[in-house]
Amino acid sequence: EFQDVKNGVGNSQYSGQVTIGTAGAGGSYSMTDTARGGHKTYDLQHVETDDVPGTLFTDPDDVWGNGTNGNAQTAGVDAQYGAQLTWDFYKNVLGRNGIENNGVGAHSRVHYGDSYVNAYWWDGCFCMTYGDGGGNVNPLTSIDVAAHEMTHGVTSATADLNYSSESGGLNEATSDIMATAVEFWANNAADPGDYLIGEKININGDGTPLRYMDKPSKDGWSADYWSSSVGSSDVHFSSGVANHWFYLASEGSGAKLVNGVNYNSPTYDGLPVNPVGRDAATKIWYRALSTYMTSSTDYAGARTATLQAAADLYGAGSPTYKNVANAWAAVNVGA
Ligand code: ASN
Ligand code: ZN
Ligand code: CA
Repeated sequence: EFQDVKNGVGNSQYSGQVTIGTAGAGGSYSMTDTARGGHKTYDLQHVETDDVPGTLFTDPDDVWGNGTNGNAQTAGVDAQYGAQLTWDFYKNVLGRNGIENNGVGAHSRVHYGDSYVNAYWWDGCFCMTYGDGGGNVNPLTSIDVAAHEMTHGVTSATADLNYSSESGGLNEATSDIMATAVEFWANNAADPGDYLIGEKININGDGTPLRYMDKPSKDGWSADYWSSSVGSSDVHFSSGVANHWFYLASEGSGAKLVNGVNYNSPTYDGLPVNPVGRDAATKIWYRALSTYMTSSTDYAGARTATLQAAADLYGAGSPTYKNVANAWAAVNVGA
């Protein structure tokens, strides 16, 4: 069946009024992003199962949501928009055509269960699923969370980092790194880029984010630096070492104000790190992930992979190469 590519008007919860990819004509539209591999967003209507896709969001006038979670379409708008930004970022910045680099879209499912405070990617459905939060916790559909989950699909399709020990931390960090890169790249006035993960969700109930990249230990759990025991932590805490590397490589050590947020990033050896910039750090990480890392890569291997990537992209004798190495030393990952 032929479906026109449309651009619907979405009233999101986190990103203001946005344009979302939809399909349809003549008073009947669906949340199907024909321009991005047919990525669709479904409403689970509070069932809590992985056995069904849910109901595809449809709408008679192609104007979606009302900016609050009281309207069921709103979470769908945020999810569709987050997937669209992530797709566009991979395509325009990194030259990747969708999660599997074959132009095929995935799908999103929102309103999973009741008061579910998480979101997840699952290879089995090639889809991501979002809870609504509950109480003071907001729906899990922010740009960074969407990009984090969709990036789990990219990691599965590339290095396929095992989701335990140090490789698991690298898998998680890859999702946080790309989530942050997407959020900055999106440049959305209502959700400007930052080095925080989940700052819109209020997951702790006190306004603090889920994770901090400048000093990961600010969450009370994550590792700032590599140690021989880091791989025995939960993967969402061992990720701190690479998240901290990404911050240092992007912005350098010490105090810095970025988009109105104050950061202060320490180093293991007390030596300063000069930044390569966020764009270079992102491209180096992606090339390392997609070219050199394997399912069993550990922190030492991630250092080698990013240095190979930096040499490929900027030259082995470049300041960028040297600063990437210094950023690893600053998180206690050495030669
Ligand atoms: N939100 C979590 C993540 O993407 C879900 C999980 O731990 N599986 O890492
Ligand atoms: Zn994750
Ligand atoms: Ca963020």
